[in-house]
Amino acid sequence: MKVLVLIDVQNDFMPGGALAVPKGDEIVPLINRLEEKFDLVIATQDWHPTGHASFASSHEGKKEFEAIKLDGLDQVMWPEHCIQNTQGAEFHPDLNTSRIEAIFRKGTNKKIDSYSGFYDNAHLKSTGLSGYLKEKKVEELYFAGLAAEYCVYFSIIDALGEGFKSILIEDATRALNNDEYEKARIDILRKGGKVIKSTELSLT
Ligand code: VGL
Ligand code: ZN
Repeated sequence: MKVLVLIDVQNDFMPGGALAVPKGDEIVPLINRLEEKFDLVIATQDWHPTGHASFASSHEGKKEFEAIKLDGLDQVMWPEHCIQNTQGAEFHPDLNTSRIEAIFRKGTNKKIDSYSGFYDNAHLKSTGLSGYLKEKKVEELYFAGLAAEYCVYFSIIDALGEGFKSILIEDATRALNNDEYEKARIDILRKGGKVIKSTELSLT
């Protein structure tokens, strides 16, 4: 069974949103078309409480996009984004959500950030996504969504670590920073993942 994993296709990551990914909205019509080609579609949602530790506003004197150490881990100081039950945390209004069978929320612990849909950044807590997929005997995951070098990249690295064949559909993602994405892309390939274009998708 081939599964499409949609990472954080949320308003705050779209142009005009709190943590806008340039051209992030361009992927939505493509994702809607891709959904029809998969047996199972699941999604993640960045879902932070107010005062989340990843927000610059939660730390005296820290600036947005500055990198700090938080409990020994590298942490970017983000603008406030994807706050639970706000419009910014909702999926893009044009995303077809009817085929999404399960949504895994992450970043819900105020003290720890979670880029990956599988684990928080310190690998302390699982979202249950790996167990869900393993119970369904899923072997192959196709990834799309935002942002390419953060939540999409870390989700793919964790997926590979969990033993899933992992394929990034490159035209169905956008990066905050294209140079950083290039490094992430190389690392995905080095760790055994694949990067394809949606036109190369052959689903049997
Ligand atoms: C993301 C930064 C902070 C993402 C989430 O979805 O890529 N990036 N939280
Ligand atoms: Zn976040």
